[in-house]
Amino acid sequence: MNKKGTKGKLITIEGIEGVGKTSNVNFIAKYVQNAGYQVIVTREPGGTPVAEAIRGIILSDFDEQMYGETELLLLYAGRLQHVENVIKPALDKGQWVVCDRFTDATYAYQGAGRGVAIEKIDDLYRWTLGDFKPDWTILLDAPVDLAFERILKLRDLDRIEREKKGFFERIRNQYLVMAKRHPERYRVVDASQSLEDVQKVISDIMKEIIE
Ligand code: Z5A
Repeated sequence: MNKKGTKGKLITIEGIEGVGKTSNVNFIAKYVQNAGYQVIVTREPGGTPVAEAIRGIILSDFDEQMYGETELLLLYAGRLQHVENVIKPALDKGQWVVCDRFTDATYAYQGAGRGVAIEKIDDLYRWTLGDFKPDWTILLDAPVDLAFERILKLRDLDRIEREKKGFFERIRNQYLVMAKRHPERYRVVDASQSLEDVQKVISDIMKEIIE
C-alpha cells in the first residue's frame, strides 16, 4: 500500500515498433510521480536478469528457424519471472508500474503476426498469470511505413523487425481490435502526430487514469 492507502496500478504501453513507446514511458512515469505516487519503469521482453537473458534469445539471429510457439514459450517464461519478481511486489507496495509492452504484444505478434493459435496463448496466459492483467493500456497507433521510417533512421533491424510489411499490418490491426474489445482499459493515441502533440493526448489520458 502507498501513502494514499491504495495498491499500485499497472499501465502498459503497446504498439508496433517506432510508434514512440520508449520515448513516452518516462513521460508517463513522470506524470504518475508528479501525482504523488512512486513508480517504476520496466519492459518486456525483459525486466529481470533472467527475463533480459531470454530477451537476448528472442531478438537474436540463429542459423535455425525459430517457431512462433518457441517465441511464445520463451516470452511467457520471462513474463512469469517479471510479474512475480518485479511487477506484483511493486504493486503490493503501492508503487505504480509503467511497462513498455506486455501480454497484448503476444496476442499481436505471436497470435496475429506469427499465426500461433489464440487458444494456446490463452492457455499459457491462464497457467502463468491467472487473471492478472494491466489496469490501463495505452496503444500508440501509426501506419507501418511511418513507424519504420523512424526506426530506420536510428538503427539496423532485428530478427523480428525484418519480417514483411504484412506481418506488421496484422499486428497493428490486432492491437486496434483488442482496443475495441476492451474499451474499459485501452486508450488509443494517434502516434503519427508530433511527439509534443502525442504527449498532450497522453497527459489527458493520464489525468483520467489518476483521478
Ligand atoms: N515482442 C513479441 O514479439 N511478443 C511479445 O509478447 C513482446 C515483444 C512483449 C521487442 O522490441 C520486440 O519483441 C518487438 C516485439 C517483440 N519486436 N521486435 N523486434 P523492443 O522492446 O525493442 O520494442 P520496439 O518496438 O522494437 O522498440 P523501439 O524500436 O524502441 O520502438 P518505440 O519504442 O515504439 O519507438 P521509440 O524508440 O520511442 O521511437 C523511435 C524513433 O522515433 C526515435 O527516433 C524517436 O525519437 C522517434 N519518435 C518517437 N515518437 C515520435 C513522434 N511522435 N514523431 C516523430 N518522431 C518520433
